[in-house]
Amino acid sequence: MKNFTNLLSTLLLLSGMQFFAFSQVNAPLSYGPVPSEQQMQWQQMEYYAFVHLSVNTYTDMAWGNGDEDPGIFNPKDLDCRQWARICKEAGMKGIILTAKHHSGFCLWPSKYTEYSVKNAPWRNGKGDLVREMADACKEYGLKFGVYLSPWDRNHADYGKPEYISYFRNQLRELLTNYGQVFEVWFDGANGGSGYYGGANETRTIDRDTYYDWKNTYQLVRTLQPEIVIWNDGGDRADLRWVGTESGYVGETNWSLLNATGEVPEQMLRYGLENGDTWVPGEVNTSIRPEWFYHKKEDTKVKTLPQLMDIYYNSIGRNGTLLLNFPIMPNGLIHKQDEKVVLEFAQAIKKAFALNLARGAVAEASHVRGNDPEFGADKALDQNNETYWTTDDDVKTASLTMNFTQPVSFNRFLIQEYIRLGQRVKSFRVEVFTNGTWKEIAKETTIGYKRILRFHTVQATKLRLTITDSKSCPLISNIEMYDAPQILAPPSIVREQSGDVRMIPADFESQLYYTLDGSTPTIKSNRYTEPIKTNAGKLVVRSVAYDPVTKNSSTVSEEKFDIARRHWKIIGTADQNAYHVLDGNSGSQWYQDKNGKMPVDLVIDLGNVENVSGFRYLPDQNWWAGGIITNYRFFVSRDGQEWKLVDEGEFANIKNNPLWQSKTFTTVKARFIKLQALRNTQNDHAAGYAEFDIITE
Ligand code: FUL
Repeated sequence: MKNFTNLLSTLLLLSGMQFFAFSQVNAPLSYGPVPSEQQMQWQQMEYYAFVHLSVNTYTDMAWGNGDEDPGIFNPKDLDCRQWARICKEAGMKGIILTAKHHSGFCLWPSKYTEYSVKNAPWRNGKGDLVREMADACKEYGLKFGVYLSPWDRNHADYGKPEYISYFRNQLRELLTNYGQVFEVWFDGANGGSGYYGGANETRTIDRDTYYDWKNTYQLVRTLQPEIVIWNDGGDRADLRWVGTESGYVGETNWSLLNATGEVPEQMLRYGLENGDTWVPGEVNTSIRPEWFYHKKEDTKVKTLPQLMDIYYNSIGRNGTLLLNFPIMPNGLIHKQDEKVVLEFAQAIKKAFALNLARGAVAEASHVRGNDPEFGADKALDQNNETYWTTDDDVKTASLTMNFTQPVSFNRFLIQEYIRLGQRVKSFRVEVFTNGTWKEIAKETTIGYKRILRFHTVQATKLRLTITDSKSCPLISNIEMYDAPQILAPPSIVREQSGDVRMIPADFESQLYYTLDGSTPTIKSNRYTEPIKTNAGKLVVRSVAYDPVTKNSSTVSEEKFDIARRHWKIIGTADQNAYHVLDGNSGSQWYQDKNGKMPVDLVIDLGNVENVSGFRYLPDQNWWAGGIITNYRFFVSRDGQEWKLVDEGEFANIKNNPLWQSKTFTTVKARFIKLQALRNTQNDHAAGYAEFDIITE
């Protein structure tokens, strides 16, 4: 028996040695910065929600000033389980709650302030919204995150060192009493002015030093070791803002930045190829134009095609998607928001239902040490922990997929094994169709996940070529899909001449429209050229129709005020000024870049009109300057004597540079003047993409 055991162990040893002898090829070492386990877990979540609710939900403002009476906070039907159910059904993996927004009002009964739910009528002052949210997340299997605004427009000590202790005390409450928190959000906004315990003044702080982020981060990590920290100001955190709230990140998207030094906006968009720290991008955007609920936006909820674009431009570009629901004053998510987010979930499911790469046979130009463990099929095996790779010095390599039957597809999904670093600098996709190779995509970075969209192609082979990589490329996954077309409604603009133009979102559909407010169908007028209209107000509705599938898009609608045909911009000889009136949000005019604020936009309307408000759209470019934050608005009958009819701020315009509408008591005027008092970057530029008035 003893001999037999010896024989057995010798055999086992031999087979072990043999195995060892045939597996000489080592896995690649990591290259450059790599994600922490927390960042990895977070990246894999891909899609999660934001909810915004505070006192300013009840004042219809983008930001609270800090002096709102807690008595107005009464979300009578509040049900965090409704939010959690919707997010769960929408395929999201977590929810981040604005526990305290800039107003300073706390959604939990903080021990350190009276400005909280404990002095609100909601649940008779006994409520704790953070608790209800955390419980609902737990019940629905969602992760829970908190937004705690560093800027506090209520607190008397804001700007002084004492406030930092207050801020940290609150952090301690939130990160100790509510179970596991996956992400904490430190918004960088600091508009300056506020209530500040009654001081009603403007306070500025140094974003880099005031909050002593180093120690604040340390506290966070001690209390919640598995958390990721988001911060768009101060010291580099775990996650980065992508420089816009419109719902996209750059096509080139490195998950890297430098640990210290300024981060220009461009870097937020694209990351930094040779950055020394792993700081991946999170794409935050709202399902409506604004973050807080405004009834007037009930018709502005993002459409399915818009959400699909956002999906491809965030998750499809190596980012995560943080989609916000503004909570209504009654404490619920609006039914339209629910409807569209669930349609969105269905559309994603349909688009990615059948992975056509599955049956393919893959071969690669290079395989690391010719070891099957790193072979081409590892990119197709549905296992993200295995990958196709090459020897270390190979930076160009291709992988060909052969299909037994021709396949039709329009989406290509690819993932890098980022645990060992983000490496690929550029790649190309070609298909073999009708006997020749045809290039369908030439791209830059991949990262955790990249999804490409293109016109449907039919092919018997697909070739992926990594054209440049920092070190050997590691491709863990490739998928292909034939996603159904989702037609987007056309955009509608009215030029200064009064002509209405419609711009299709694609090149294949036909456009139909109405001018009487009725729903357009294929029996309505077909759009072929700009439509001449009279001077009056106008409601234009339009639809895109695909003659092949016979599908229609949703309907787009624009309401235009009186035509601007006779308007003259006065006080400047610069003809570019008329970009302000051309209906094209992509063109803009700047004045007095080097002059002195305030600068005025003065317009002669040509006739006396009943003016009851105005609308301002800042430059839409992501590098835009001259974004006006504070204004005065004047009117005049003769262009000589002016009357001030409105003044105020465009809150959150920097991050969310959308149309800003202001209304006031109707006045008769032929001349109007928009005076820029301040802009976002504190210089002397005033920029406009579009301007319009609102008439009674
Ligand atoms: C911005 C804030 O100012 C907005 O109100 C919102 O909270 C958004 C998520 O971040 O910077």
